[in-house]
Amino acid sequence: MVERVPREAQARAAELRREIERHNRLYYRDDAPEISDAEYDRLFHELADLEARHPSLRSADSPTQRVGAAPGTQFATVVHRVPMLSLANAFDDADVEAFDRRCREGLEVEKVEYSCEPKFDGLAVSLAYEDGVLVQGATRGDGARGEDVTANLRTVHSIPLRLEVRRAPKLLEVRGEVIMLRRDFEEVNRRALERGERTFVNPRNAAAGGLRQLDPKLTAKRKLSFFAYGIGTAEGFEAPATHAKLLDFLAEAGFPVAKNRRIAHGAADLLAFYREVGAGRAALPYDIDGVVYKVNRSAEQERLGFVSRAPRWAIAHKFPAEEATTELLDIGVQVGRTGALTPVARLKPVFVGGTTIENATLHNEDEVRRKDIWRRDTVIVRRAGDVIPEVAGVAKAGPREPRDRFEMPAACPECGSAVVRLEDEAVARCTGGLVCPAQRKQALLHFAQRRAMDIEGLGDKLVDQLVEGGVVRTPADLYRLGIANLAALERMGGKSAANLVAAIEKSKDTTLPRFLYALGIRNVGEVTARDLARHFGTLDAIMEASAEALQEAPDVGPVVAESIATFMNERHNREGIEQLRAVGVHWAEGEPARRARAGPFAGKIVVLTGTLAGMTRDEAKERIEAAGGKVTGSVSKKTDYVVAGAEAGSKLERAQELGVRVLDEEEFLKLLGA
Ligand code: D41
Repeated sequence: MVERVPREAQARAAELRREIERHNRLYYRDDAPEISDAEYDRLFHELADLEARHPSLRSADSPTQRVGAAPGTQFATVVHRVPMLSLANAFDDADVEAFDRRCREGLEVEKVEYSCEPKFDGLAVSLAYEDGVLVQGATRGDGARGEDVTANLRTVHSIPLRLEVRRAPKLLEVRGEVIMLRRDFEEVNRRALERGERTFVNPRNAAAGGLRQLDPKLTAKRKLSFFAYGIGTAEGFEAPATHAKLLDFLAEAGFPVAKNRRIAHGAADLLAFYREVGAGRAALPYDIDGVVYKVNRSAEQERLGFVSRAPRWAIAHKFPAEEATTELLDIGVQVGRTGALTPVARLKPVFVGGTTIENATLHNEDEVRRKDIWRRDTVIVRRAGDVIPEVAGVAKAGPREPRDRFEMPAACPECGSAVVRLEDEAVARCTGGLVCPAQRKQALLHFAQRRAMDIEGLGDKLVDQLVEGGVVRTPADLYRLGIANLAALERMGGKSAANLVAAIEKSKDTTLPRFLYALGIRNVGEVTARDLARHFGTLDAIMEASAEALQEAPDVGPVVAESIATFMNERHNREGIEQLRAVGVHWAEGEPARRARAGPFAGKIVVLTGTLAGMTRDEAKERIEAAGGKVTGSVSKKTDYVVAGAEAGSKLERAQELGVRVLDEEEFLKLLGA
């Protein structure tokens, strides 16, 4: 039976499709969105609803069909009607000059006009459009035949499902490269790490893996991108006279094309383009592995023709490899400014991407395990753009004796304090926050901050000088500085030295929240410091509290409690605190806040979500605390109640999942006795 679709519905669906695809182009091709994500979602859902009501509206070019297909079992073979040629490579200036000479001689001209573009480091694909609608997408394969990955390519938002042209050609194959943006690559790897899965060595591998997923929903999650660089079979299409015009046409038809492309005349221009693109490479949002030079005029391309399977009229000029293999001599550990311990590979020096590398990061212990890297292995070293070189993986295992295995040290190599790794964290940290030389500058700057001890005039230049000159090692040393020590420093006159000494002296008279915050305990911000001070009253009470007792304070969960207990358990830190008290840092101590032991919420843990009509979140919290309860931020099995106001979100869902009792506003007020 043919479905009857009201004309308004048809018209609205067509309009929505046009609008959504236009916003797709603005977002993915032009990087210039006009509407917010929420507005986009609204349009999208309106269309999806219309199509659900009238399934015959669901055409192949509808944006809703990007993730529609069901998983397949394998890919069908696609024979490329016009083979996808390969590109010859040039590795140095002489190769480029030879290419230019061959073109000049073949065409019998003095100077050849070229179109230059970056070479995207991805996977070549061919997209077939019939009457302007995307009907098939295939990988390059061996150039003669590839795999049908249409459903997967439909999930790539920068690929238009319909050509933006006035008169659509009967058939047009658009060719280009599928890539993954660096930021999407990082996201994919971050998610893989979280789930304990293997990470990808580079964006190209991640893109290749994404394109070959049997379930298009998994491809969609990879967020692939596309750039067009040419065409294949065409029927009912008058090809532009030059490559540059062809790219302009493709851009108008809705495809992203390289922005940094240029017309060049002769070899010198080509080499200038190569150097410019090479210099700007690190700043690009994607990886490129070289540039491509193409004879610009189509008529001249035809005259030059091709040899074996590569055109004579084009060449790829490759950048030096950014990956190399070398021997991993040792694995050391570096302590960062925040106390993070990073395993570092000591390498047999190797030339990668233009420089010699001797050290490369191994990120963290989990990465070392996941990539299964041991001392004396032969490893792959990678340098991408301006990022720190990293060990991407093992090329060949070494002898792998027990001593070759990496273990995170139990004590900090800089200060000997205990090293801990908190649950939920990938990073191991030195706990000697106050005393560790690696963390000294950072710790002192934090200590002196306005919202901490508020030592006016103690900025980073001064801290650098004080620490590097060995004058100050711990915060307590600041209070032992005299005008004479200071006046000896660069750019420090007698007057400023006197001012600084006065500011340091003044900071001795402080408050417990400021002092606590100044200690730089991980996860203890100003608010937590204030809550801790209020709850415990004295520093000694906090120093003696167990992780469990610490969680009694408002908003202190297991992670924060663990950070505080770890910090206070470290002997070096306790000594640091004693020294500060000994040099005269002081504050007025208070009584611990008395938590109501009786009341309707006595001993109960409550989570607030959504908006209450009758009170603010802070008021609700205060009333729960006054009634003996404790308010925490996230729902867990330990939660007794979730108070759900209007527009409650994921916390409410979580409560329902865990079977936690949910109170609406009325029930909440009733329980409070209001
Ligand atoms: O960016 C690229 N990776 C790129 C690849 C490009 N910009 N242009 C290319 N042009 C061609 C010809 C000249 C043969 C049409 C290519 C490729 N081919 C190519 N990609 C993979 C194999 C060949």
